[in-house]
Amino acid sequence: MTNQQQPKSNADFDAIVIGAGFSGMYTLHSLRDKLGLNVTLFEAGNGVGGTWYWNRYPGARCDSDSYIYCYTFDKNLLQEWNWSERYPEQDEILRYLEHCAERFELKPDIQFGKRVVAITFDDETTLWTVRTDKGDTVTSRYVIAAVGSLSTANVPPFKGLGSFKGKWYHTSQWPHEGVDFTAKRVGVIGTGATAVQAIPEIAQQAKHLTVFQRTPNFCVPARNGKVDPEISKARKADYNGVRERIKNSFFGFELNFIPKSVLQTTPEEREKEFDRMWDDGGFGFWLANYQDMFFSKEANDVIADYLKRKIRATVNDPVVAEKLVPKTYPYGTKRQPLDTNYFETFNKKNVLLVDASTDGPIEEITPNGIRAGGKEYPLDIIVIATGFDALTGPLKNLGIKGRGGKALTDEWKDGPLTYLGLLAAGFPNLFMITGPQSPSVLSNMPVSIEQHVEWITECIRYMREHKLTTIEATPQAQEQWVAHVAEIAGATLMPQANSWYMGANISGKSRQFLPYLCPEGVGGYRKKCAEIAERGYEGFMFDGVSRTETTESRAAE
Ligand code: NA7
Repeated sequence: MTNQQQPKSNADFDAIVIGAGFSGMYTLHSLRDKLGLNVTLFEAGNGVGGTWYWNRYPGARCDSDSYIYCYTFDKNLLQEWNWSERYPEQDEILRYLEHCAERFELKPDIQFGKRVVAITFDDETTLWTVRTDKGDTVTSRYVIAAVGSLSTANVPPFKGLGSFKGKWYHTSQWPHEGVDFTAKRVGVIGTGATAVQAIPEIAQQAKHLTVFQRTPNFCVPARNGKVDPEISKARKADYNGVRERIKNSFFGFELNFIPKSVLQTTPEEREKEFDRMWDDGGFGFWLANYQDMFFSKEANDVIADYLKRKIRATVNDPVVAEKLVPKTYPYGTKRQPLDTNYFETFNKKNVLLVDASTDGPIEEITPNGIRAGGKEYPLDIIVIATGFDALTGPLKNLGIKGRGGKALTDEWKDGPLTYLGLLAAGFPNLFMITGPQSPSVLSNMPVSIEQHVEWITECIRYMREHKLTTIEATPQAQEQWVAHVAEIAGATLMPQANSWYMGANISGKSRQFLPYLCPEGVGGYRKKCAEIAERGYEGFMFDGVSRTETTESRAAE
């Protein structure tokens, strides 16, 4: 279709945004206030915050440093907000996002308590129809899925869960009024980043805690604490610098790999470096270690050995310590949990570890507790900390039907198919923020979120200026991108773990590395996306024809 044949839009909205977390809120602000679009936002929850609205389990806090876990697009906002701790707690982040919603007057354009259940593309009008569980049916030119990467809870189909007489909670669907563990026998299923935060907190309150571990984790101390006002002042004075550094960094943090092989160091030299990173706490040990950590098993083993020694030195009972030492995957190939007294908690008298490989896996949930390895553990409360159907789950749940009625779930049955993780062939004008095959969860999320929102905003601006109606990936560009994402991951140790990065935590999910590990980091990915736009959106089609053809046909007219 040429521009002249472009249907006049009678859409209810120019853009519909789904989700009022970090990404959706900025998208709404950006499209409405920078481009002047008529935008509405549907949010399933009754408040803003996304991840930080839902994840209210004890100990829930961010694992990124607070001074960079925030929006950086507004200089005044950066100056006026003060974080109290190195890693903000869930309620502090939620207060921050509430503040942003007020500050940018977002709430009048957010429809709370409405879950999007179907999104259908109309080939004739080239508009999307969006339906919610509350009966809304509205049309829009653009849809922006700001649905989060870790927002579809994974509640494994444990046999007998419905028969349990006590209460059970998934960590990401936590009651707003909290849960009182006083005098209760509690079971926690899972030992991922969430459980590592929750277990020490629950152990302090519960009468007894049983932890059901399927795979042990390498943990590094968070070293949380109050933010030194002098450091905070210095950072505020240098926020332009901070912003540039994180935007052009590898993972969206002020962290860089040690530019040498760990195998080229003496034991004394590397021990000193490991101690430094361990004492600093946070993601440095994971994301700023020796540069061959993710590529060479031999190098990785040297680094992993340090963490294994730490576990053995912390946990008093050597049998329990051995259960807690990871042995089946390279260090860093599962998401790094940051801990505060996690391993120490297993020294407490009221804490029991039930390890799937040595004590036996969970067999069923009974009316009175959990049966694992032939033994029943009596419980009053079960905390299910089993994570998420990461990256693809939230998008597959939207009921998306693109060109010709093709369902996204069918197209993606063997894994996600995108170009740059931003758009997919056959799904015009449906933008994804920090979706699969983009750096997303491998980065400090707000950095990647801002990059995507700004790229999408400029893309829509471009389309409007050039009177272009639809944009989508070409099948060729998409195929190449999917292969590229897999090739890069295949050159690392990442595929060796049964991680949610690989889709391995969900039974039946196709196994592949879901995020994009850009060899030049998030800075390189940003540059790549910008260059593609500068070259007239290479690899994309406008109005069903590639950019080159559009230009040629316009010239011919
Ligand atoms: P994760 O990291 O996926 O951890 C989930 C945990 O639950 C992990 O220990 C799993 O073991 C365990 N799990 C999952 N399914 C089962 C079943 N069926 N039986 C027993 N144990 C199970 O989720 P989190 O919520 O901790 O963290 C997710 C991200 O949220 C986090 O990385 C941050 O980015 C924020 P497994 O290791 O798969 O054997």
